[in-house]
Amino acid sequence: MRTPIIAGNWKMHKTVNEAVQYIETIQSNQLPQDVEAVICAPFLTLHTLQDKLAGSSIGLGAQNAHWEKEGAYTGEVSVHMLQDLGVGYVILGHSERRTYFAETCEQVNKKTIAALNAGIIPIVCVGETIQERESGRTFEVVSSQVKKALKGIASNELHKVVLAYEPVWAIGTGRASSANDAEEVIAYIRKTLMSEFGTAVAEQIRIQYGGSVKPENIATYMAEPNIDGALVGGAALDPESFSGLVKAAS
Ligand code: G2H
Repeated sequence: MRTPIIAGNWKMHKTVNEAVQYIETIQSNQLPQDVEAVICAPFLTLHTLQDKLAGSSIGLGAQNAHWEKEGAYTGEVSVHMLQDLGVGYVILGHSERRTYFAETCEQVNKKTIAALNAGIIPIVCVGETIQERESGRTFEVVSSQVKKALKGIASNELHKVVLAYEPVWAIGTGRASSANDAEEVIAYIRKTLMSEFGTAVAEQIRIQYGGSVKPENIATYMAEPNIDGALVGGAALDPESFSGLVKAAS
């Protein structure tokens, strides 16, 4: 059995004070213990949130990291620095990073390996653009992104990876993929994992759906056999809404 995982991706939202208020609200909401709830916050809020969440079952994640331990990489934050802070998760290869910051599959692979080496759970995002979907290339694009991201990872580490299938056309648009369509692609991703890494590992890896998930539609995704949770942007910005998403996944 795979434990469901709901991750809120705040993107470039919230000051330290706003982040603290948010955490206090979700902590007063008694979240279910059978769902892994994770907040992926901006770098500047992580130190304060780590203190705030000490002893809590709510996980803390970053939204990006550099694979090198340290060095002349102006503006970057390393996986090692996140590890030092006690951050448990990191979103890697989000389509906004691939699109606006030219992040490549090779970089996502290096980041994923570095995160695992540091004991941080990578949430690796994949997904097709609308042009790729309309030209019938969804399966090819997504399976290629998965294979490249996971290349060279030790077989005893692979099960820790979380994948997030986020069709680019569904992100922040309100135009969510139907649960059936998302399940079809996610089942294909699991089939790809089976042929690359074997059935045992493929059945352990959790695969989220992301793209305009809301409290009103999350149950439809959670009802699908291969969908193990959600990566949520806009609807995770409000603490009551995030609590509702986690409760709905229980
Ligand atoms: C996709 C998602 C969060 P939203 O980026 O990763 O954002 O839920 O706003 O579509």
